[in-house]
Amino acid sequence: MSDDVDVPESHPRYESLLTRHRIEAGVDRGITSRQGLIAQGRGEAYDYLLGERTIDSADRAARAAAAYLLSADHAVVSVNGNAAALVPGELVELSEATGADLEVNLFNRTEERIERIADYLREHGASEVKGLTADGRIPGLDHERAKVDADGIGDADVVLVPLEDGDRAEALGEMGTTELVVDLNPLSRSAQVATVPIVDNIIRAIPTATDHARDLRGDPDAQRAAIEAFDAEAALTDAEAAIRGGV
Ligand code: PTJ
Repeated sequence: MSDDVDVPESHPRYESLLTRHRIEAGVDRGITSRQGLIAQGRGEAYDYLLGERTIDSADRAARAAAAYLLSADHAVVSVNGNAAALVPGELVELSEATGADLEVNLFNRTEERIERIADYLREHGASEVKGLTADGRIPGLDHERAKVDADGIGDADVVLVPLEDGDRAEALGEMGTTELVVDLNPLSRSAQVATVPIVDNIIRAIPTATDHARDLRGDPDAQRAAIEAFDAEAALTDAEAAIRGGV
């Protein structure tokens, strides 16, 4: 990871400080909501307890997620204000490696922030960004946070939702969508309802999933094997044990 922030690479918490800087810069740019600062702090605490590393079960989850994205009829990677600030180029690479659409989809939705995030993703190489039409809805949710593109998340059979609010994760799951979640908290409702919970920091999880996608591309047998080898419940138990200091 590199950025234009003045943090010495020798600092023991270099990655963490850089991540904070990116979220701060996201707020300044009008991409990330102020609540995003709080969400980041929560995630950081879990990452600290996990040892700021990708545990084996999270690596298997990223592989299964890549396999689901590759074998979907219509896969969508949902992008919120935190994800856009932290891994814009990496999300574009994942969508290119898997053929998934990118859709800006916000919990605290404003048209201005949607447009800024779409522009930011285009600056990082995205050719098409969905989320601006918002002509569909997630059933069972009220208000602005229910809005999606009818030909995007509204039509998808597989959706990757990083750092999602639990309520929306549950409602998306009830649409019958296969839900892939990135969340550092294995106890969060989003992680608990996901078909594939990736308990890892998004700054590591997205590049890891892209590496697996490049490896699995064009090999349906290997994709099936990655999906079959993954056990969501066992992965959550393993992550909880790692946080408690067991693994
Ligand atoms: O941009 P918007 O309006 O869509 O809002 C985005 C946030 C993240 C603010 C919104 O969805 C929200 O409030 O989410 P929550 O309910 O705070 O949940 C965020 C989850 O992501 C928490 O369980 C955190 O532990 C987790 N998390 C935070 N930072 C990271 C993370 N997981 C992985 N990597 C991170 N860097």
